[in-house]
Amino acid sequence: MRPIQDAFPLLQTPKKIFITTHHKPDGDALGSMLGLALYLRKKGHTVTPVSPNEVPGFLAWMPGIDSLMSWEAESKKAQQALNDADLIFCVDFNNFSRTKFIEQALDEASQPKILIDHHLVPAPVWDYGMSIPEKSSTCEMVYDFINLCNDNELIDTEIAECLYTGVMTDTGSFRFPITTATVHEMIADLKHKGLDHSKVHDLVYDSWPAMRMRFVGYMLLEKMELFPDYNASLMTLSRKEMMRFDLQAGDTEGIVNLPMSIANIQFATLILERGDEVKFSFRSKGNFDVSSFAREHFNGGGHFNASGGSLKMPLNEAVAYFKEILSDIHPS
Ligand SMILES: [Mn+2]
Repeated sequence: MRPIQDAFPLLQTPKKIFITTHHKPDGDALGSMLGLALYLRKKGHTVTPVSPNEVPGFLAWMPGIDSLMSWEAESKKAQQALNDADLIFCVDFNNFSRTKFIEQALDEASQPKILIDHHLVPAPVWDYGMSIPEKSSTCEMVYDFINLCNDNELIDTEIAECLYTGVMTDTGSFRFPITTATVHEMIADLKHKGLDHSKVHDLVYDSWPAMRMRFVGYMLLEKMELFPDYNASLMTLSRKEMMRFDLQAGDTEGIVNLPMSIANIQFATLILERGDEVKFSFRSKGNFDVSSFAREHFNGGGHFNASGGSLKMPLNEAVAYFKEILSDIHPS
């Protein structure tokens, strides 16, 4: 992969640009995609942002979301946009398989592909890009990209809201160790440009349906298992429970983090039943690398302290399998 600066000549004239991100997009995925789209439009490009599937309700307010297409819902139109594009940007993922429905189309696309991402171990499929696992978020990297293009003054309040959303959600509201001084300097710059950070925080975190709050209570009271010897916790969620609480896309976001607020818990796992497979989410504090853990045992990957995976097996077997592996490690 060549440095992203080598792609700058391609952006000198107006281009048709297709941007996409990972399946089940979160705040950083949508923030980086929409923030980049708004910026590239200001530079005269025609930009189509495409999400693999629907956007979770708590992110439906984001600037630029009206122009967003869902590949799952409008695959023909989205495929056409991809065919028509001169350039492809991929943000917040580093393996085509993470786009699920778009994987094959990206594989077959012959246009130059540009990556902006902070996950570990990128696949060797991009022509140009930035892959920096030390970065807090892809939104921080989109900010860096705009600055590399010498366009800091083009960042308006809409772009600032998009980028702030991703940095805020990926850093756990600026508390994870990856929150560097540079991150705070970036946010200060966004504030100078008119960002209303409280508004963004309210829209993302304080706009839950009442049922979702009850769901969190249920998970903590009924479903949280602690393993003090391993400084670990486990929560599981079946399809039946998801229906009981009428959970929508994105409603399980952040649940895995909750046990990390308990003293001495440094490793948290959430197992979700989905279709004929189970999804694993892992979070850790300190030097336990859940990215390798997910890669080795759970067909997944991600970041050093936040990762995920999936296996084709029933939920009860997944729980037994996880406990077996847990007994072989000691995270702290
Ligand atoms: Mn991210």
